[in-house]
Amino acid sequence: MIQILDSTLREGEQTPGVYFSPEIKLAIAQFLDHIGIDIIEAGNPAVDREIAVAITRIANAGLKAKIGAHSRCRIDDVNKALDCGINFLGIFFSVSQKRLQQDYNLCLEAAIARIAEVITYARKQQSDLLIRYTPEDTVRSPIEDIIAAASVAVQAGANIISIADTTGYTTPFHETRSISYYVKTLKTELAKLNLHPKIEVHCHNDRGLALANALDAYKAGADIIDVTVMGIGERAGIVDLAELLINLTDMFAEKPAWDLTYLKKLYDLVSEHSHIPIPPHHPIVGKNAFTHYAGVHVKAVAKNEELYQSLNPEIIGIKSSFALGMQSGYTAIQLALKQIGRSEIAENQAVVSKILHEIKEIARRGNPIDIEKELPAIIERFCLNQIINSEICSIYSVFHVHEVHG
Ligand code: HCA
Ligand code: CU
Repeated sequence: MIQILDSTLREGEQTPGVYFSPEIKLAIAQFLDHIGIDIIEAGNPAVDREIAVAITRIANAGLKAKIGAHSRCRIDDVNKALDCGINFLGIFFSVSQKRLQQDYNLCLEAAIARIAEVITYARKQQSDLLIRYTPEDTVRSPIEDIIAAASVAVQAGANIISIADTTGYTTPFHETRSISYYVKTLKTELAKLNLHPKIEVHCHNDRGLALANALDAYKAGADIIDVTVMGIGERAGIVDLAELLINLTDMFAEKPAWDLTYLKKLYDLVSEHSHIPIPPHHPIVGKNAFTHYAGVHVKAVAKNEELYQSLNPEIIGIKSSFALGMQSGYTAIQLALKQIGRSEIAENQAVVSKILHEIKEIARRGNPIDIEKELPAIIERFCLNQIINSEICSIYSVFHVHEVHG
């Protein structure tokens, strides 16, 4: 069964301008736990003392998920991470040739020796710790160097090797420049050495392919996939949690015990505190994700939602809806009138047509129309301005009198 690692609190907080207080981090972690996320990467304690406090709080909150810290490949950083009471530790150190030469000034052998030393140390401190080693920028590193570093890491005590597409470089259709190539090759080559770590993937979205690459990795046998809420993270971010879960549930018939009804609340919380709005057309949790609009659509959906929907909104605990505007047709007005309790007006063709005309006029302002607030106002305006026939006004006054006296 595939496992999900959420890194909203680590990778997500690496979005420019984003800051989550320890209280909000705990609330986010609790939602992730309710959904059934397996691992929560809660931050890198070496970055700031407050991050260490937040990780410690989450690690002590009694959540089902494993709680992890991110750590550079240094003994002092590992100590800071272990002090937080975590049960998952992610150590990263690149073995890409450019990084070794231009940043670390190390040869491959020295880099691998350091990886072995730090992982051996972490393993000695905590025998039940889940340790992940990530050769950052995996997919722009020679595969043989990745195999060399990964095999040493596993022998030193790592349980998981993560393939990081740090710069969003891969594409699903390429023979070697794909994350699936790295998943398959690493699994096969490590198995030859009798090493069987779990394989994780971390896909960045620089080319808009993070989700496609994650699904490519899934098909190739990846065991763990990294995500964040709204896909936030460095630059263009990584895989979006809701998008991945919906695809795994729907397309691949993965049926773990994910409770997707918490997605909306989680996204609203993260959006509020990151100050990043959820795009209205965001799949699954966007305001318009299950809202139908054009006349042809609303007419069909009124008969059967599946005519314009391939996902059932009930999986996230909501119902579909419809919007009013320039694209609306007769059926939408009738539905809207029924929605606000004006079924009688909905049966009057002339009135419905006039309201439709008015709705189209209002739509020119370019803002969504609020059915509950604006439709009653439109009906009222008709009567006050006496621009509609007396029959309509009498319908209105019947309602009005009824409301006032009843
Ligand atoms: C980073 C880079 C990273 C690390 C991933 C990992 C990446 O440190 O910000 O440690 O598994 O994309 O390579 O997020
Ligand atoms: Cu990353």
